[in-house]
Amino acid sequence: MMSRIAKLRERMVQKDLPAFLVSSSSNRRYLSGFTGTAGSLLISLEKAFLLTDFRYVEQARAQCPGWEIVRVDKDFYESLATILGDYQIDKLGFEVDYITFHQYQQMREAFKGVSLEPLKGLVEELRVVKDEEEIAAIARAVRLIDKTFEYVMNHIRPGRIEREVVLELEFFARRAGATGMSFETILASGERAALPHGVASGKVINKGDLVVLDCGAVLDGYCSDFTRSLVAGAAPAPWQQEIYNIVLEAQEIGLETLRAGVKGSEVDSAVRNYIAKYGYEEYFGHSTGHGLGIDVHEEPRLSAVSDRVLEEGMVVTVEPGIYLPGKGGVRIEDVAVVRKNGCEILTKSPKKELITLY
Ligand SMILES: [Mn+2]
Repeated sequence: MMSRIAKLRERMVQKDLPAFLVSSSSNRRYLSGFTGTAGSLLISLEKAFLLTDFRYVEQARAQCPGWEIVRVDKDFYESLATILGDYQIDKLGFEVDYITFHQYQQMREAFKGVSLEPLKGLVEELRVVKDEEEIAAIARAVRLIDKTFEYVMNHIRPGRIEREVVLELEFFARRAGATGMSFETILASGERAALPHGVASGKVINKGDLVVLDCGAVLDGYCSDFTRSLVAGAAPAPWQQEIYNIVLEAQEIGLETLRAGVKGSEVDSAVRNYIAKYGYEEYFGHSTGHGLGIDVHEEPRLSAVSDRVLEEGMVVTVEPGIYLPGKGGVRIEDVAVVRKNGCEILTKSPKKELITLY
């Protein structure tokens, strides 16, 4: 944790910033290890403060050795103003993405003689490349979702209601150790499978439906993200098999393209060009993938506009899809670690065949 603070301080020095206020809960956890749901960090070039309330003081002391824990009893900005005054800090960076306009007004009011510096992505940039400990945590979250998928396959069949299947899935995942789901589970069958983000509904799964299942589990603070597409109760129709084969091949091309030194946009175009060869480009309207870690959507993006050069230790999803309105859709998603000469695919669930579940 302390090496993360050291890296942040290097960037603060480059920006001539004597202090930085961290309001994002993900950034807070990344820098301090604190898992409570309320609190802010104030990091100066010499000191590191964690400001939280009565509910979390003991937990913060236990989880954050080396941090000065400040208990906020009344007004958060007044407590902060006191520290800024005590240490003669006259310039404070803050996270534009995590401060509301009202909070900004409160800071302007409370901090006399302190100039406020709006900043974007200062800590997020440190989080883009994962260390091996983080990669191991993501791999555990991926393994958990692989096991969950193996289990829930027994529940996806004609006659079951989408939401009930998701209940079984989440019950299993939680019992296996997940502290939560990465996002609201998507289970979309039949025509609904053409909705790229069709969260589970009250619809009954019918014989012959394509079923898209997209879910992720949070474990030790890190997310997994996973998608498989299946057919319920009948052998695949030719159109279903056709789009499945194209998406699978496109996804494998994406994974083959993924390596350090390649731009995010190059992975996206390799996948998109393959789908376009078969005339389905207008049915693949989202980007190819995204980074994941403490948040389920992080940098780097694998999209047409992503100029970022991929580096070893970045962790991304590769998840092309084809969605045919009124008919159904297919998406296949794995999580992979960018390595020097390729990638390491963490997801182990089968995908080679379009599986029918009876
Ligand atoms: Mn995803």
